[in-house]
Amino acid sequence: MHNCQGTRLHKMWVLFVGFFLLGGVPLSSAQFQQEVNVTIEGYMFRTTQTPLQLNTETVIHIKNMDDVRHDFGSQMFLNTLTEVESNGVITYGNGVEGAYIDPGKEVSIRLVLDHPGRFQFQCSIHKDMKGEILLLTVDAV
Ligand SMILES: [Cu+2]
Repeated sequence: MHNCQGTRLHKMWVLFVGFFLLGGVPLSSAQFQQEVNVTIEGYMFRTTQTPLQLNTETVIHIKNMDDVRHDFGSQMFLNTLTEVESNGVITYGNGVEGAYIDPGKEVSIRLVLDHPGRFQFQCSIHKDMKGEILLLTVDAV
């Protein structure tokens, strides 16, 4: 009788621990980040992206291969908390307009997009430099 009770308690403890172990899985997949790579070369944006999901941390890496300074600006950052990492310095805010990228340098912009659409970006220095990131409604798996 007493022994049986002990086994049941032990089982409950295993379930309890198992719950936390399994509970960690969705948490770490929430930290999954999707990436967009943008290369600037010859005064043009070249974008490489996979299908993007909503409400998922998205990192846009922008590399400037030109020997002039460019800018990566977009309306998509305006009402979203956005983190910009440039030359080892991270700035974070709501209402970021964009980031300047010096020749040969790289900038990473991190944000979570919560509505689908075509998100246009441009260089404010060279007005005809434009590109877009496409965010489709893809149900989270
Ligand atoms: Cu430019």
